[in-house]
Amino acid sequence: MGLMWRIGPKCSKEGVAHNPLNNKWATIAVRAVRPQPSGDCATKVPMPDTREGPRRYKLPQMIPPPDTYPLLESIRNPADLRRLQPAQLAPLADELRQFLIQSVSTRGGHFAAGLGTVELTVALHYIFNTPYDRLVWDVGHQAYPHKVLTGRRELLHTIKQHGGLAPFPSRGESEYDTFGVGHSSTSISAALGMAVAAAKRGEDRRAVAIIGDGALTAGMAFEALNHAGSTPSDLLIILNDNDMSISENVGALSNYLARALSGRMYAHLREGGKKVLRQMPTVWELARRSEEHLKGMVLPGTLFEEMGFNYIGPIDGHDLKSLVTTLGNVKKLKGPQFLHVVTRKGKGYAPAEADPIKWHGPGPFDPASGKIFKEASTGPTYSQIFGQWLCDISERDPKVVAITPAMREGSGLVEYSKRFPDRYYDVAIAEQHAVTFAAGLAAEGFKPVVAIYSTFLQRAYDQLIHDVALQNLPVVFALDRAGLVGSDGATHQGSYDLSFLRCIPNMVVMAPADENECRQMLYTATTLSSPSAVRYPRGTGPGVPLVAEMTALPVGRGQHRREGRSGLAILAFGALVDSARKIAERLDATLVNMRFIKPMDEALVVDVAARHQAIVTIEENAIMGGAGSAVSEVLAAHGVSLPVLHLGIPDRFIEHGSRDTCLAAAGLDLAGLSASVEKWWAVQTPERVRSVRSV
Ligand SMILES: Cc1ncc(C[n+]2csc(CCOP(=O)(O)OP(=O)(O)O)c2C)c(N)n1
Repeated sequence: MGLMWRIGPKCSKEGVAHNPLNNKWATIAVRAVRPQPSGDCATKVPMPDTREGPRRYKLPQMIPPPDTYPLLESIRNPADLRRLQPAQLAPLADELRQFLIQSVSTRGGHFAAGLGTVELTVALHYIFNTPYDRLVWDVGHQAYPHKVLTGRRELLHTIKQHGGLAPFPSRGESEYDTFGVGHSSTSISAALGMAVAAAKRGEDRRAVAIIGDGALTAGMAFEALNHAGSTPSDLLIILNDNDMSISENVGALSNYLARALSGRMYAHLREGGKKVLRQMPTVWELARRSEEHLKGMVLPGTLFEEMGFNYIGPIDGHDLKSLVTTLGNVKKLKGPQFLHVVTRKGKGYAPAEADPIKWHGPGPFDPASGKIFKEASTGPTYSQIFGQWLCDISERDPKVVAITPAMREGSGLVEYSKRFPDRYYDVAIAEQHAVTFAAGLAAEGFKPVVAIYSTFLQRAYDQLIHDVALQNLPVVFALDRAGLVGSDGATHQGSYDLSFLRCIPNMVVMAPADENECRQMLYTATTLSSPSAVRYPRGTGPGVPLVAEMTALPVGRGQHRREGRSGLAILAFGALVDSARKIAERLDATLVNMRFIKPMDEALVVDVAARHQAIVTIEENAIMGGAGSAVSEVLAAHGVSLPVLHLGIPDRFIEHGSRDTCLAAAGLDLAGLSASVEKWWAVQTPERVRSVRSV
């Protein structure tokens, strides 16, 4: 019989384990139990110490971080680190952790994930010859310790701010950042590419992908595993398993990893056996073979082994000694390796350990008390408005269901997930699946609402076209963070959705000018029999009160807001309507809130063009292919020519900063928009207008 856990009857706190090597049974304590797919107690498994549930901490007992970091300050780059004695690594890790706490507390940033990778980062740079050996961090939100150890310690407090360090690893920033990241689950593919490139050039460099258990849930990660496991590439994949995504990690893979971790006794035996047998190659080889047999029974499926990897672990990701030893050994191995490292998100900072969701990306905080400073609220955010609307519509319409690809908190779905647990689907970081899953639900008569950030919908473009739009299935896309998002920077800007959505047949695309319009547009979307998207920005709107009653807007109709006498008309889309209003008032221009990007209010556009000398379009989307382009297409189709200025996101990537600095960088803040409109309008002389009109 293989090694297996037998949990006592009715999920008691004790379990019994059988050790096939000595044919003995031992009683073990069962600690935390991850939720399993079925309610069957017998399938539940014990977890290692690092997975205990949230603990209660007494904040006043926390030790304030030191002001100086003698060891850390001696590390200018990883070469310095590699000169340390092994015994100095743990004190260095302690200093690094305290430095992170102090630095992030000043301005906020990604936090809990980085605390969990402190020891792993130290060990990786200690063992691998970086940057010659390639480290590829997945997503990159956990790479703050990496930035600190690779020459950016003094700049860490500038991270995510305008002109400061990039939020994620960025090739332009450091030679140690081997691959630009931000969107998840790319690390294995990229590192495999690097491993293959090294082999082609005959270089003996290592490629290491460090991927979280959340990021590993994405299809792309599995595509890469599928490829890598079938190659002889010298690729090391490190699974940083902390049982968390931004929220709790979900899905069958998460359950699988829990089962793998339940082989704690197996791992213990294995490590002990290795120590004894290491000096005796022949015996070791025999043991390895029987171990494989044993593992096949112990670790259900041995998924990664069966995919072609040499699976090592699980090991404690906070035990520097074993990390250094294991990485040192793994580095010598050839072929695809998979090292399973167990860490705790928020490690070493009590409040973050207790609530890693809250501390995933906090604002500035007081390190001593753990109090996060909240920005003064200027009203509900669009995400909150969406979440409230979703609860309201779901009360009313039993066919509405909600889907999120791992973004419950960011998308405003926390309350919904509690109130409507049977209609809420967190599908993990799987945007492509989220969209086709929604299509399936819609095909059966449900009204799925996919809550997704504009930037992450990019992942699911084929699904959007092929599975949703082509079949004209009424899926509602609630596109959060559309437009410039600010501190997450270029990887996360929602710059393109209008361009990539409006060219798809059957789509209805809306952009609300304010909070209430957002609510009414979302409702309108649920009344349609075709797919639709409502795109709204990050943060708050102009402060328009919500009307509880939901009324469908006339589809494809803009809203004439102001008639001017200057001869200039501004056609504005979405979040920038409010700025456009201020400009229109100052210049005595006509203002239209276009509301629909598709179908566009052609009659209104043609009518405005006939009555004005020039048109300015304003949108928070790439100018190319965006809403303004759609206006020009309408004019061209109707044979109307007049001077038109398109204002939107220019043809370059907008880097990180506050949302306001990003808007300014794109020329889309009020000052930038006003200046552009005024400058352009000033040269639209009657002669020029006449010449354009006569074309
Ligand atoms: C394609 C994509 N979807 C969603 C996100 C948002 N996101 C950033 S980090 C994260 C969770 C990652 O979890 P994991 O890989 O386990 O790392 P941990 O934070 O637990 O260390 C998510 C969902 C993203 N960056 N990319």
